[in-house]
Amino acid sequence: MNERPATQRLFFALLPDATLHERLIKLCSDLAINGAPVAPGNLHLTLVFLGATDAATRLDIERACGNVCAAAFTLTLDQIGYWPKPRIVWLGSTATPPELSALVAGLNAIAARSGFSVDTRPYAPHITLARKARALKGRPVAPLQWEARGFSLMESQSTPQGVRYIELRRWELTPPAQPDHCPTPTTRRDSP
Ligand code: 3AM
Repeated sequence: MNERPATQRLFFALLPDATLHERLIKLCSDLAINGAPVAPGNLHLTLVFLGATDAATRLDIERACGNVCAAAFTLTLDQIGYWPKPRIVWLGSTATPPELSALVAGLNAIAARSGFSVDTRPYAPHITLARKARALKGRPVAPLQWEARGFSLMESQSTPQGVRYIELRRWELTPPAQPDHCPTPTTRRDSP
C-alpha cells in the first residue's frame, strides 16, 4: 500500500496579546469594512506559510525552532491597505523592524531545510482584517504598537463553520534586556 501520511496545514505567526487583540477588534468595527471580517479568534500576523506537513517533518521543524535565537521587537501598525487580487483589507506597517525580517529569514531557512518551497516575494507584514472585501478609500489609522515577545506554530483547520487557526506551540523571543538568552519552547497546546 502506498498511503500518503496524514498532514496538518501549518504556518508560523505572531499572535496578538489580549490588549492588542481588543484594539484590533475595535479597529475592524470602526472601519466598517465591506467584506467578510476575519473571525476575531483568527486575527494574526503570518510569518511563514508552510502548508501540508506530516508528523515527522513537524517534529523536525519544532526541534529547529528550539534553536532559533531571535530578538523581541516592536512593530508599529500604521497603515491600512487593500490587495485587489485576493480582495483583502489588511493592517500593516510602513517600517519592518530588522528583528522581524531576521525572524522570518530564520523560519524560512528552517522551512527550506524541511523541503518547503519558500516565498521569494519581499516579506510584507500584515494582519488580514477582511476577505472578499471592497477597496477601502485611503483611511488614516491611529498607530497600534505590537510588542512581539514570541512566535507560534499554527494549524489551519477547515471546519463546517469556516477556517480555524489553532496555536500548537509557542517560542519566546529574546527579551531586549537579555541579548544572549535564546528562546525555549514554553507551551504545547495539543497532545502528541
Ligand atoms: O495572514 P494571511 O491571511 O495573509 O492567506 C493565508 C493566511 O495568510 C496564508 O497563510 C495564512 C494562514 O492560512 N496562506 C494560505 N495558503 C497559502 C499559500 N499557498 C498562504 N500563503 C502562502 N501560500
